[in-house]
Amino acid sequence: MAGRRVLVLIGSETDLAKVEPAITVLSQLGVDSELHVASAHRTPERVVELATTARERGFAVIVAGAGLAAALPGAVAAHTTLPVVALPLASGTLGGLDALLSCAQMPPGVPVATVGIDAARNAGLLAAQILALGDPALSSRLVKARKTMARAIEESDGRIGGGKR
Ligand code: RP5
Repeated sequence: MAGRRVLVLIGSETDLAKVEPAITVLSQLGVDSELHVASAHRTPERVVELATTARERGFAVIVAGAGLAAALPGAVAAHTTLPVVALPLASGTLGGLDALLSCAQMPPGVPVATVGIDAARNAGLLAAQILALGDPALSSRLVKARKTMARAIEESDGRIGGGKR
């Protein structure tokens, strides 16, 4: 379906392994994504190009993952009104707290939806949930995924829950 795709951006190739769970869960849900490496600080013009052309290229949501000062999600959000899911990544001496605060503390008027540090799967799921607002089939797949998750917890309870420890 047109407009169902997610643009996934990372600030460096070193972020690739950490963002992959987002791409995987999107693919499991039948959502196409396209990945690009673009840095808010090192290739700022490319970031602007990707953000400003995203809508016309058929993307409906952008997931942006970065570590350290993590300006990428905010820089992208500054150039589009598409929803931006910020994925703060752990790297460097502060273990991702720097990236988390950078993503979460956006100035009024330019929001990003920030998931937890290295929470790439959640970033993908949140992007899918946004897309599902206009896609009943995707919405059903998300409901099914939640049921599968619930069953896994119930099975855990059946296996290790109850009794005295
Ligand atoms: C950020 O700086 C990137 O998103 C990455 O997480 C971090 C380190 O980048 P490299 O020095 O590994 O390229 O911009």
